[in-house]
Amino acid sequence: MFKKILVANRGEIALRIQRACRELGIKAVMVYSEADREAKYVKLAEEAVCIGPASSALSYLNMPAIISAAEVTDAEAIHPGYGFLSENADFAERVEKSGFQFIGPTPESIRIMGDKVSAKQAMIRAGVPCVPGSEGELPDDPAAIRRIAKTVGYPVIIKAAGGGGGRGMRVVHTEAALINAVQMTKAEAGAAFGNPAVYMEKFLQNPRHVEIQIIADKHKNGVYLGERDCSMQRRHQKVLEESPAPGINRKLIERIGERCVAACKKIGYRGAGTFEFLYEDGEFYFIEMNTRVQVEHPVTEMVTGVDIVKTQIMVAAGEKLPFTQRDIVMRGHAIECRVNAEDPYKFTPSPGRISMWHAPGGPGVRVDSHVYTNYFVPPNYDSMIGKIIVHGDTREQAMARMRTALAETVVEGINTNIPLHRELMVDAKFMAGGTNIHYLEHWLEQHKR
Ligand code: MV4
Repeated sequence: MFKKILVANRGEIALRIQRACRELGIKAVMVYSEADREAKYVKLAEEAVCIGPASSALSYLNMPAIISAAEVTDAEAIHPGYGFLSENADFAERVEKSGFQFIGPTPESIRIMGDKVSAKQAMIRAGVPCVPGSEGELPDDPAAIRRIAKTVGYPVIIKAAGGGGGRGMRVVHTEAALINAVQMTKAEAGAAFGNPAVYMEKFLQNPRHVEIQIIADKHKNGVYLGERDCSMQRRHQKVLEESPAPGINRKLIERIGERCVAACKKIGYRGAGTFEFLYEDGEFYFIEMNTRVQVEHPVTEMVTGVDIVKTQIMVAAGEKLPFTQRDIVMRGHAIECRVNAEDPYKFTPSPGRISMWHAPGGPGVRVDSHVYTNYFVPPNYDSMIGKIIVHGDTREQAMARMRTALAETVVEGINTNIPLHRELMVDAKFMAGGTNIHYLEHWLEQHKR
């Protein structure tokens, strides 16, 4: 096992990784920008290195600064967390070339999944169900593009191979609009991602976003850790997540989960990963794979009892997975509310000093947050300041626990989205379960104030 790991991230996930290291008896080196000097995990750190000014480009995205910090502290491995450099294949490569273990998949796996066309082709070959569409990149010939769209059937969606997470896509409803839309998307993709390649899919009108968590070791063992429903989102930002996904046939989830694990074996995937699916009319359609630990990993930890971050570190160190698929039992229901420093209905960021922070507690309540009373939320980064996660025997109990937890939570000095969460937890449609990816945006439109 590693003796020392460098944590190349900030915020709640930096604290989460630091906690996993403590539990494993590993020393954690924290890196921080000048704006994050006061963060809790820096204060708690045995060792911390300033890697640059507030600007992410000069600190958390600064590869030489991070690798140098690992060198001077004698760390053996680097955990990238989520966001920042976590899905940057070049970073993973530079980490390994510098003699450190990257806590995540190989650079090759990251590269395959980063290109959405090659990711989809890998999944088709591995038997993971995908959204019907073009076989690979769209050709240049307009007549050929029109033929593909006719076969797929309108509406179609044009997506950039270099995109993902909602960037670089365009819905097309008619043949008249097709060629112009393809050209526009290609031009934008070339400018934004340095790759003009685009592909086409049937546009699903009212899907849910359901994702499967997997984890694999370096010895060809892999398991799926059930699913998460992440449909409650606004502008591709998830607001709350839950596991299991309400109302989906367990046998179907098992079949899809097994396909995901088989795909991991086929491509030699190792580490934690997430297969993102759209779920509509009882069917799963793969869209993208995330090659990192995700913000919403705690709901899976709560229902499976697996410590995903700890397991990521163990498998990166070359250990075998300490469990098999038969050991994985989903128990009860978990919900996570992301707490953001923002106006709850206008969504404008609300950085500043937190004059009072009181976290909730009690049975089945978990809070992953790096903030505290008198902490200053810097304006330079993502607005998420923490997550409230609850577990219950049933979805009803989890919702009741979340209502209590949200009622107990006190954040003063800045605005947060907690009032929105309080309303959603008593919303009849959310409570019934199974709302789709458009629900929150429609709800906000109707609850305008
Ligand atoms: C789609 C889709 C409908 N049909 N693909 C958006 C993010 C990216 N990961 C994929 N996205 C979508 N792909 C087809 N064929 C609808 C979306 C989509 C979406 C997906 C997941 C969560 C939220 C979303 C919000 C808008 C659109």
